[in-house]
Amino acid sequence: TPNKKIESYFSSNGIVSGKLGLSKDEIKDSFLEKTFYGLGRIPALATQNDFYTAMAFAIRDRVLRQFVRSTQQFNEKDARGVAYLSAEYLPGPHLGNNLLSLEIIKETREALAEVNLDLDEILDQEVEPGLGNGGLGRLASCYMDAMATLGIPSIAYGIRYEFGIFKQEIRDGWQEESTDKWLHYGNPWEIVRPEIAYEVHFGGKTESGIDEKGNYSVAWNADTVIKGVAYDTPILGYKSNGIIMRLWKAEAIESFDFSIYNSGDYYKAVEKKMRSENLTKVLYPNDENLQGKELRLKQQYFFVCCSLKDTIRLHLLQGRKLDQLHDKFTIQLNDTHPSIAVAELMRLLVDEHKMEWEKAWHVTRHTFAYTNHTLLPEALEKWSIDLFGRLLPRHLEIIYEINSRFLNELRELQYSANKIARMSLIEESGEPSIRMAHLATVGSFKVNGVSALHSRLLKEQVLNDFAELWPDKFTNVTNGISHRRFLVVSNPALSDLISEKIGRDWLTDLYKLKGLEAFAEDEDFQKKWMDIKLENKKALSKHIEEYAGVKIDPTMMFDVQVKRIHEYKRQHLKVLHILSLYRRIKKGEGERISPTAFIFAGKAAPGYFMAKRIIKLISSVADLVNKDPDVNGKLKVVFIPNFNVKLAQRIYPASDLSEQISMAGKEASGTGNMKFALNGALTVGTLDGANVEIRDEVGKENFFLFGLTTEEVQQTRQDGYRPSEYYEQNKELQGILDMLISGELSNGDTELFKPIFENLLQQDPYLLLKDYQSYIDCQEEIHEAWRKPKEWARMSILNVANMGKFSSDRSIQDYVEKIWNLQPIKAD
Ligand code: GL2
Repeated sequence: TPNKKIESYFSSNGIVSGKLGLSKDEIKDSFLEKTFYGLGRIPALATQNDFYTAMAFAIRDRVLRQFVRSTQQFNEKDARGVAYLSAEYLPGPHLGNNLLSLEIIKETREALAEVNLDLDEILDQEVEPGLGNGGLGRLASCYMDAMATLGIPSIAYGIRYEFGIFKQEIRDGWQEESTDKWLHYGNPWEIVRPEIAYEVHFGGKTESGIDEKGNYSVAWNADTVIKGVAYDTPILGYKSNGIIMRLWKAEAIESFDFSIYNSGDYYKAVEKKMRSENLTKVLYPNDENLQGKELRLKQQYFFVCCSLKDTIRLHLLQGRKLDQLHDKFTIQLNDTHPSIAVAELMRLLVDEHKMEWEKAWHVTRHTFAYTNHTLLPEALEKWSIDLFGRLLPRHLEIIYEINSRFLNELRELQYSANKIARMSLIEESGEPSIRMAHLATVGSFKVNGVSALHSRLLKEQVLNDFAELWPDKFTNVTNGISHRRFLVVSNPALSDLISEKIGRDWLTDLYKLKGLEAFAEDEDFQKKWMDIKLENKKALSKHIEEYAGVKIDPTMMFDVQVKRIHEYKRQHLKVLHILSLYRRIKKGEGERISPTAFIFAGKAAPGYFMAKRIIKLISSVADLVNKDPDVNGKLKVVFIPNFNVKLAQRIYPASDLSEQISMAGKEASGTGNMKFALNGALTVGTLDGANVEIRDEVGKENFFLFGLTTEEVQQTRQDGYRPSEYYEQNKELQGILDMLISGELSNGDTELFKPIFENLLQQDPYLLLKDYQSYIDCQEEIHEAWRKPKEWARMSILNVANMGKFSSDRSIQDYVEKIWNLQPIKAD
């Protein structure tokens, strides 16, 4: 029963109707109150971290108010909404973004200054939640920012990993990993909801029989039960709604080990408890590579089960019927990681809620939508039947049943046995396994790729048979990024300059940046533009000197490649380019080289041999180049350790050249490419992923293109590619590759980089040698362009002016129109 007194207090005293922001004095009062009453700190002992925490609590109050308000409005309107299921999120630091959303950055800075504190130092205290590997996790967080801003009734579900993506250190040129203790100092943004908790079952057996009503039914007698508890983090949109990121933490259920307690074996009981809690201990640090580990499947099922039970609870709470679930919710699957949801929803509807199969299947297929994020075969999730059946016996039966009905449909369409085997949810060749992408596709009403090219390749190749069967099911939503985080918050000087010229409407309508085109030729504006870039480069240089020990002249061209280390992304192609410049300088032929700092950052999966070797190679090249007196500071190479959102926010604003050089057909979209261009870097790139659309938007004369197209890549393969031919014919390339095994880079060790050398000469799966010359030629063009600063500034401005399409607001708008079919409700 609702408490009317509290409700009326809530709406009458301004909590509901009050203004969004705070005045300087209110911020100061609230901050001081949280410092002393919230944390119980005496002034003499308070640390910078205490001040950060107090500020976070002060701001969280306001953020929560927006959340409560939004939720009330969604409920009143009985709105149709989205549940976003993602195994990964990379929200980045919350405080700065929340200050922007409340439009109180300036007031907060002033309030802190009055008590002799510096906002930037306080912001720097925040440890970010590294609950994802890379682009996919960050995309989910950009989408939350946009969903909140646009007023999409939504909730985002995921896993509260106790240890996020590992911390990377570089020691003697090698990557070393240590655990990411992001919760060490506490987490002021989250609220635990012990009463929102669900049981999740694993293992055991199923038993079929006839229930009390005489119906056929199946019981799943699991042998393990774990509890998932909700931890909520409010995400505030810009001057708008608050939505919740609800992350599940695994705990032991209380009654769970009674028998052991009673038998007096306390330690055994505790051990069981610890085992339960292991489930959400750590994020698997593999980007785009399935390892097939049991714990990973457990994590996936665990969070899916809790999230679906919670979605159903929210649905029923509104007094709705379960067979209308699809009318009120779309459940968006962020890649195949949560795709077990298709079987779990069927289990919940059929076994627990006693819905008949056909009806349940109708609801299921109209509830889910699936986003595919990769075409890489090693990333397409498959689970061995054996492992799956041991962990989730009931789900295996359900998947068999879905498959058998689906294959019958195909037989009725007279499909060949071959084609049916290709489309089956079960792969029979080799170790029998479940194809999760097929399960997601069959169980969803829409399937989308993440860039125009990727969505086309998805339809033409990986899911071709399905696209022929259900052409309307397939669509594209090109990725987008939060321009508020990646420009307004992280590059305030450039944002202010932009706003001075075109006003501030671009904060909610990025297409408004188009207005900058009118100033692209304005020399005064160009100068201001490039001065800001220089200041940002100075700030990054300071960071680099501190964390990588390399001094960089900020007037050099900053040529940057930051992203996960992966062979398909071709960091080693960049290395070949650097070595080509080095050799030219050594031969006295370096006059057309513009002074350049090559900046790398990114993590390698701990078990990925080649990626780790590539990091060592970069460090070795850095040692050689940075110390050689003949180079005389004309080239600098640096690997900045521990790339994360926070570091990214420093790097993009300071970059001149953005390296997007993956082999065409491999990078589904890329989102770093958008963040660089939004901050005025020019792109050198292949026709891969969203590069294609970026080039279309900014104009081909403002983009440095090189390399094979996807079709040419395929043709090259068909024709029988022999990389050694390129080695033999291109003497410069030969000289560079020989350096890898000469010992020159490795104190005489000729073995260290042999695996890279041999891989390139014998297989070269990502066609570095084939694309090499085109890349080198393109770089010459770039170095020439850099020598014409006004030209460069003009291109830089035009890039920013044409980034409108790449806001995550546009992407979410596309999801709303093409997939979700719902009405936004903005908090007023
Ligand atoms: C990725 C793609 O590799 C990347 O190109 C894309 O931009 C993001 C977001 O759609 O998704 N797929 C994937 O598995 N990871 C990605 O970053 N980890």
